[in-house]
This record gives sequence, structure tokens and C-alpha cells, in this order.
Amino acid sequence: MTKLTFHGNIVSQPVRTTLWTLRTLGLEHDYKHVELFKDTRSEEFTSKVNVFGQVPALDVDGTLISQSNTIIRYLANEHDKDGIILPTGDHLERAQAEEILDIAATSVRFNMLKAIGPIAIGPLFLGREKISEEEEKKLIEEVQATFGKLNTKLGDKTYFTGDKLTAGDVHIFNEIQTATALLKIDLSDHSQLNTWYEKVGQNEVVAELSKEMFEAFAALSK
Ligand SMILES: N[C@@H](CCC(=O)N[C@@H](CS)C(=O)NCC(=O)O)C(=O)O
Repeated sequence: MTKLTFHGNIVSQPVRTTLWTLRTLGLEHDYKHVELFKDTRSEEFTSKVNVFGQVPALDVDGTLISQSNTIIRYLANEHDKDGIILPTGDHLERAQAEEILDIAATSVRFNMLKAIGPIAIGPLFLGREKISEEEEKKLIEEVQATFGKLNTKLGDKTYFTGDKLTAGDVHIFNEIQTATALLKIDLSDHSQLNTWYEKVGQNEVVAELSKEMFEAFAALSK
């Protein structure tokens, strides 16, 4: 049987989506906790796990893969013949679900990081100076504009691709979860997105990972 070893940290959004995939598909794996900004930048990690110094990374019988979407696609191709996390069979349906995964990892993530980097992560964890209130307001407006675009993309569907939750919904959820928590904002101006967010949050594995993430954040801020 294939041996899977996962390198991650629960506070990371792409790590949570990858863990959601492993747990939802019921895949046994060893878990290696990695300290962000410390272990990830060590010689040991960059020489043995990921030269780009990032988690998630998955070791499959000694072969390492990084990039959350690559790992998710690999796990889906290998272990999700029934289309539990991504649709199988119809290529166009699959492409629509993968589009959401990629929107999460590019447009959404980029825009969230642009704000949470200087507003929260920099000052809290990297010893950087706080930015001005004016700059902060502008970045939060851009985040809200991205929420607006997601609200439009979602429309009146239950999930981004229709009536079934896919890995892309979870990926977007995790990016929004971290952004709203760190920026102390909410989705109240975007009603469909708000309803969707609450529904995704009720998924059993998402709820379990959220609990673990908030506990880890609480421990970090002590
Ligand atoms: N595109 C990558 C992004 C991974 C990423 O940004 N990982 C961050 C945590 S969220 C990281 O490992 N940072 C460590 C560091 O900067 O030292 C993916 O989707 O896997």
C-alpha cells in the first residue's frame, strides 16, 4: 500500500484544504507539523521537502509533491473514482470544478494575502511595522470587492459548481476564513456568499479543521 506523509501546519489555508481532501477520502497518512517561517525556511526543509520553503507537501512513497492544487488533483485522480471531492467522467464538469480550485489559489488568495500580509501577518509574526489606517482601509476595500466578485460567480447556486460541494468550495472557504478572522471583517454585505459560507462551514471535516485551526491560532497568540 502507498505510504503518505503529509507536511503541514493547520493555520495555513492551502494546508487545510489538502487535509480536508485526505480526511474526506479517508486516506491514512502520517502528519508532520511544520513551523511556518521557521522550519519552512530551514536548510533541512528546503533541501529535503520543498525547495520553495512552503507547505503543504505530500510524500508519496518517497516522492514529494508540493502545491495544494497539485496534491488535491493527484489524490482525486488516484483515490476518488466516485467523484466525492471533484467530479469524474464529464471533462467539462471536472474543468468547472478545477476552475474554482484555481480561482481560490490565484485570484482569491492573492487578493487576501495582499491585505493580511501587511495588516496582520507582518506585524504579528514577522516584526514588521503596521501600515497606516488609510492603506489598511484601501486593502480591505479590495478584499470586499473580491467577496463581491465571488458573490456574483456563486449567483443563486448552493455551491460554486451547483448543488454539490467540491474541493474548490473548501479552498475558497479556507481563504475567506483566514482573511475574515485576521482582518476582523465579515460577509454581511454579500448575502449569497454568506449563506454559502455558513453551509460549507457545516461540512463535518471542514468544521473539525476549523476547530483545530482556531485552537492553533489561540495558542500562537499566547
Ligand atoms: N501555492 C501554494 C501556497 C503555499 C503557501 O503559501 N504556504 C505558506 C503557508 S500558507 C508557507 O508555507 N509559508 C512558509 C514561509 O513563507 O516560510 C499552495 O497552494 O500550496
